[in-house]
Amino acid sequence: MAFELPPLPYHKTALEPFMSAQTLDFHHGKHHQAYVTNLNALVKDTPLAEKSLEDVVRQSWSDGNAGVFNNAAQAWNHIVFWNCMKPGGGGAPTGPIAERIDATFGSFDTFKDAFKTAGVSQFGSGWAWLVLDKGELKITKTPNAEDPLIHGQTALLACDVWEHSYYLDFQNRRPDYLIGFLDHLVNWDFVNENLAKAG
Ligand code: MN3
Repeated sequence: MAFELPPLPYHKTALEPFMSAQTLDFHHGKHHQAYVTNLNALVKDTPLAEKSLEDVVRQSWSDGNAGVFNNAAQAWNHIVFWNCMKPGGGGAPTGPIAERIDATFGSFDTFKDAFKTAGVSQFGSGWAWLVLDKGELKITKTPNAEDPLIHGQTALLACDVWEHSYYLDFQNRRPDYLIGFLDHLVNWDFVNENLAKAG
């Protein structure tokens, strides 16, 4: 069974002006689709084709299979990322994650600054994450396709800081993209679901 590109969980204009329909056309329709297409071509007729996407990410990483890893991890990372956003999202969290953020970082504003700094300071392409690591909340950043799966962490929140995620809307202004993401796009319901699933 081939890996598939899931549809976006909202209309492609729904995140404007913080993420345009044009960005989503390219980012979901071209970039994310290409990772899925490449992955399917690479694992065709191999045992990896029968595994879950998460297992393919972890196994290709431990095997040093960079071609499969880069495409599988990017296929998975983007599924998380799309679900981390919703129209009218962002701002202060609600539910259990709000309490965990206050307990770990002191305040939501401190968390926001630290998450933004992680995204801005990732040199070149990569990701900013809020993860659960051995039961503790942590903000991390990863280069290229690397992600929490390969570090034994649970991804709670993901922000893509590859230029293709923001260049059409913000050009070189990655900090403004991250502020838009945090203030207007984050789907805290999804973050709470991830936290609940992690137990
Ligand atoms: Mn991307």
